[in-house]
Amino acid sequence: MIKLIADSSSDRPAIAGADVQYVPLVISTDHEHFVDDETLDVHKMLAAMAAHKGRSYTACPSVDAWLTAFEGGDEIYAVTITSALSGSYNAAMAARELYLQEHEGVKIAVFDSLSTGPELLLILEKLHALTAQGLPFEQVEAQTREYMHRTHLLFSLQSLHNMAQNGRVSKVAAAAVGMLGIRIVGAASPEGTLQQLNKCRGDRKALPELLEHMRQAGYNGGKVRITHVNNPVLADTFLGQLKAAWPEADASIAPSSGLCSYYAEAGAIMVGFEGGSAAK
Ligand code: X90
Repeated sequence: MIKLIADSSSDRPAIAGADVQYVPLVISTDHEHFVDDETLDVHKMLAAMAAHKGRSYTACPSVDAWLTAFEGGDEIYAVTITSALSGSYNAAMAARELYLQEHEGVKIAVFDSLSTGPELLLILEKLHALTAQGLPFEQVEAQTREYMHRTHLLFSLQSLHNMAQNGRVSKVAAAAVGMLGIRIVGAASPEGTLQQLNKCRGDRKALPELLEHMRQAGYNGGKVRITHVNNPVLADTFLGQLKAAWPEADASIAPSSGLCSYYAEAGAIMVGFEGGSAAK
């Protein structure tokens, strides 16, 4: 059986015709655990986090959780959040070793997205398209790795508090964004870390910046996948501006699930897109 699997940093997208399995990350306070699976109420989680005064943190899927997801597969494709900020990729690779030892002849490709959120959706859609064509495992893997050089992630965030609290960006970077009305526009760097590109005052100013950075990364009317954290209006406005410039663009919007909502924080939008290969 062919299996497509991703961790929940992908926002657990529904992909038409595809049966993708999602392995959850977990978001926690000292009192509560929010498992990022289909039972999670993201609004409730965000409200609980906003009311919570103490620390909060996250955990990546265990080796066991990945192993369980692999069970029954003989051609397995697994996509993870960036290995520069999470242990998910290492856990999936460890599970791969164990599964290969126990099951002769199976094939497993683990893809380190060096990204998160909607860029994983693009990778999953590519995997689905290639496997649906019936291509051999090696070709699916090679073409997907090739495609990943052309996919990119940009985002606009209102707060880096949870990123800084968990050591995923420096406190200095986070403090600058904490001011009322300030947004950062950033990108997933080629190394899979958060790269700050600009600071803007207000949501609306961030949108033309995002479009400009897309152009610079070689965007020319290809696929765009947009996610937002409790900000459908901003996502729609962005889609409108994108369509004004590229009326034919294949673009869609979805809400972030637990992991991205926690780290990108309320108000954020994230944009995964097909660009040129130069920047990555
Ligand atoms: O293993 C874990 O506990 C998960 C840690 C994840 C930390 C990073 C999550 C980023 C989510 C925030 C804005 C975009 C940053 C993208 C950098 C590649 C989204």
